[in-house]
Formats: sequence, structure tokens, C-alpha cells
Amino acid sequence: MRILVLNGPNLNMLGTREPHIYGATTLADIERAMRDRAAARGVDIDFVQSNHEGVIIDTIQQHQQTIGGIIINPGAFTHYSYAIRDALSAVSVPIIEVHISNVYKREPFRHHSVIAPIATGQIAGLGWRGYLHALDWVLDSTANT
Ligand code: CA2
Repeated sequence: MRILVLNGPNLNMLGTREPHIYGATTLADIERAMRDRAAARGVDIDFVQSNHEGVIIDTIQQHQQTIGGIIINPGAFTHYSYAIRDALSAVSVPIIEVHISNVYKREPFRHHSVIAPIATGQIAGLGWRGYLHALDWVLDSTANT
């Protein structure tokens, strides 16, 4: 099985600024941890980051026939991208929305996700480990169904 892990705008900057919000872990660290966990569980991951809405949509469309789940941190697109929501809506695999920070403790504009209503579930505020929990959940739920 392959799992697509998608990260949206500015997440390539993790670990360089705002460590009080996002921690000191870089996106490369997260990718390494996820590849290790995926290998331990016998699955492959495709790990993609883009600052561009269209690239995220193209990636979803290109992978949709070959993946068993999507783990996505859409970054600020979370709060307003109906285009990414529509692309995800066309996919029939589990979709987990991940946020490193607890968006509900932050500015009001971060409290609303246009992705959440079409996602299988959401993890927010558990730091970079939220990605690993999302991966475990997708693999556990797929194994039990
Ligand atoms: O908490 C999250 O994971 C977010 O998806 C992160 C997004 C933010 O717009 C969402 O509301 C919540 C932003 C990521 C920006 O990350 C940076 C990290 C370090 C330096 C600059 C940006």
C-alpha cells in the first residue's frame, strides 16, 4: 500500500522560525520519521510539500488511483481552499487532516477548516507526532476493515 503525505504552504520553513508554535522539528525530520514508521509497517509513502495550490491539486489527482490514504496538512489553505477540498472530495480513500499547532487556541480565522467536513478525521495540536498518529490510524483502520 502507498500513503500520500501532503504538506501545504510554508511548511517547508518548519524548524526555522516560530518554534514556540510549531516546534524545532523540520519537515525533513518529519519525512524521515514517517518513512521509518512506514517501512516498519511495510508500506510506502509519497511525501510532497508545495507552496502552490495547483500543485497540491495535481498531486492529489495524479495519486488518487494508487494510494490507500491521504495525510494532509494543507497549511493556510485549510481555511479557504475550496479547490483543494473539491480535489479531496473526489478521492475514495481515508483522508486525515493534520495540524501541528492547536488551531482552535489561535486566531479566529484558524478555527474554521473547509477541509474538515470532507475529511475522515482531524488531528490538531499534537505537534509533528500528529503525522505519525495519522499514519498509524490509516494503517490500523485499513487492516481492520
Ligand atoms: O498548525 C498547522 O499545522 C497549520 O496548518 C500550519 C499553517 C497555518 O497556516 C495553519 O493555520 C495551521 C502554517 C504553517 C507555517 O509554518 C511555518 C513554520 C515556520 C516558519 C514559518 C511558517
